[in-house]
Amino acid sequence: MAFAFAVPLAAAWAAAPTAVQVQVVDERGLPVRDAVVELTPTGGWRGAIRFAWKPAMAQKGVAFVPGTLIVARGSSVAFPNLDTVRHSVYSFSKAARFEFDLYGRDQTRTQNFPIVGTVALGCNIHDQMRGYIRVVDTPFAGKTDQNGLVSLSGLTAGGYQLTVWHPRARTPGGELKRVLAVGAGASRQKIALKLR
Ligand SMILES: [Cu+2]
Repeated sequence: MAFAFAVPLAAAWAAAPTAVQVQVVDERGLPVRDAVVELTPTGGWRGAIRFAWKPAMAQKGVAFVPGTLIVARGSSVAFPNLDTVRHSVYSFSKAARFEFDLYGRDQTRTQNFPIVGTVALGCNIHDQMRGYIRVVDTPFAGKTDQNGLVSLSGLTAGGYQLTVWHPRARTPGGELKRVLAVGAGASRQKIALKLR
């Protein structure tokens, strides 16, 4: 009798959402922080995409905060200036070309991002200011922490494209792509990036 129950249970587990933990390291095996890890289902994602964080890139302490932001394709991103000095924001990236003229404290600007890819941000006044927006087409995306780790959950078993991006990655577009088969149960992946 016990054997008869095994088949439906196994089928239920296979359909249950699972999680993939990815660790990104450099050539020496040291953790890489703020790498963006994306899992896109083969055949694309058609559902809604919501992230736990706000689609906002502030200017604070003469820096873009957060330095790397992930947003869903079609998102409008706010660029509030929280500094006492004025900033401009520009991007010459293929995924989005725009420029905001200088604006001051507690003012904000908004830009929509309809094209998937990387948007590199700068400020005309402060050359050291660098910021990045990854525009993605999947809800399964996140940034690595100080241990190089990110966990993506809610995945169903199947084929995915794993994309790892970092601004200093020595690959075309700073991206590394792999095909990944996600099975039932949690799994771990370790990705080594060559950094500049
Ligand atoms: Cu500035």
